[in-house]
Amino acid sequence: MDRTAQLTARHDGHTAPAAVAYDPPSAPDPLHVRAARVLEDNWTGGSTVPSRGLYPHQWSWDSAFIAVGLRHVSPLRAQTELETLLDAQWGDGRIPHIVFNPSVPLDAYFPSPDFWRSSTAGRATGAPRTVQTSGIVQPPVHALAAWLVHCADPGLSRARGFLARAHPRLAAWHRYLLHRRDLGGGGLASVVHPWEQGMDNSPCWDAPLSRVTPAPARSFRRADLDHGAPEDRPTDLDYGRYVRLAADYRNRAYADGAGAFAVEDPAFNALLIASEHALARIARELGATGTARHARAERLTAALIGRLWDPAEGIFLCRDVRTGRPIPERGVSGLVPLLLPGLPREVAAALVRTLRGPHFGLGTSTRLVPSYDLLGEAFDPHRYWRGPAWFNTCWLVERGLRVHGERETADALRDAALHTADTTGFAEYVDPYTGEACGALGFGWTAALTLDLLHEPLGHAVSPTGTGMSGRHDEAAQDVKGGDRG
Ligand code: 9WN
Repeated sequence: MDRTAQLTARHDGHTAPAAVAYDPPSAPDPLHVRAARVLEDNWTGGSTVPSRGLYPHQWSWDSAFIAVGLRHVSPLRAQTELETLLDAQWGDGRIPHIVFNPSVPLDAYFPSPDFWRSSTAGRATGAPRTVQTSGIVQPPVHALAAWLVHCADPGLSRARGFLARAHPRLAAWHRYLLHRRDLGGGGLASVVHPWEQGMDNSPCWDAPLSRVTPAPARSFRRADLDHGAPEDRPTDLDYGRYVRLAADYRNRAYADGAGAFAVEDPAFNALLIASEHALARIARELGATGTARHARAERLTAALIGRLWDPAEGIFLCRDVRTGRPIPERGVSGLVPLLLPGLPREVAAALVRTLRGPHFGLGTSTRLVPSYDLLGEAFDPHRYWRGPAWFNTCWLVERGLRVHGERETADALRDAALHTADTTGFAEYVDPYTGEACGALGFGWTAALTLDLLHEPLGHAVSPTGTGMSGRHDEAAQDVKGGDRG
């Protein structure tokens, strides 16, 4: 009943008031309420699934992004999210990219636990016995997330010993990446599977993947196509290669070093550096100085620039460790190092120019950051990481813009991300031109990072000196800047 009808009814002597229940005009719940509801719906008791249908287990970097948003709703759940993931850490320090939920049927997601066989094939590298996981990793966002979660409620965090318990595990995780994964010998971590970097079918992987013989299509069954449109997902040929690489790694008992695919990726390493800065702050909170970690983060930043920065293109490129050559493709991964406070001024300025220029079009042809070069031959606005805009990378670039004082561009990106999350029902990814939803809806990190962006005080989230945020966000802002040196 609309408002006029309701008022009429109220004055109509023939209408019994009890029968005319007030039916308010239906206004949707505010964005933060809907975002929190997605996280509630995707919560399984100890962690949050990225999507109930497509990804029904716990994913590593998803959990880190989800914890960053969840801290605004429930700091306790945010801590638990990270603790559940850390409980599945392997003895060699790796944090697996998937922690399987035993109550989910095996055929709900491929590759399932019986493919990875972590507790047997991973025995020598210390895979846990009681929980089934994958054997590969994902980008190290975790220390950064742990610090941000701590900052949301330091009292609760201290009372629960959250950082004291997380610190040794996070330190072991970074040790694994810095030692076992320095496959190129230049100080950076390599990924050994496209799923590890998280941008699965990025055109950046096409050349190194072309050397991998695909597993026969009949040897596995994709479960993703039960939920996603084939034209929005990786191809069968991609999957054949993913399966071959993962099976070979498993058959080598997850020992590092000998696989066909090894790439140094700028986003993966930038996140490692941001997390090193965060670990330094965590160490300081626990009574140590953190100075050595900051120094290591600065050395890693120098290695990142030395090995992956392309001054002519104004972007960081991936490096194929097996050929020793840069991969000449512009992916959003090459813009993510903007997150780092220690970037030379001219590198940061060039990244911002590239972001706004014709290859990514931010502020001109696009309002969100595409995952791949708009002018690249392989660009496809709907196919997963070959063009669509994703919310986690937009969030990282938005932080980076603030770190380097690009407030207006950051504000516009933030507004576009919030608007698009709202209008798409928290889509997994979107067409970078039209904002049309692709992939799953009700996606975990889209909802979580919406909450985080909503919590930024409008217009002055982070000043160049790290003093532009108030209250509990001040420390969080400084962490992204690595700012405990002052
Ligand atoms: C493989 C869970 C994950 C994300 C990745 C995204 C996608 C998985 C898949 O979903 O990858 O790990 O089955 O396609 O590419 O970034 O972590 O959301």
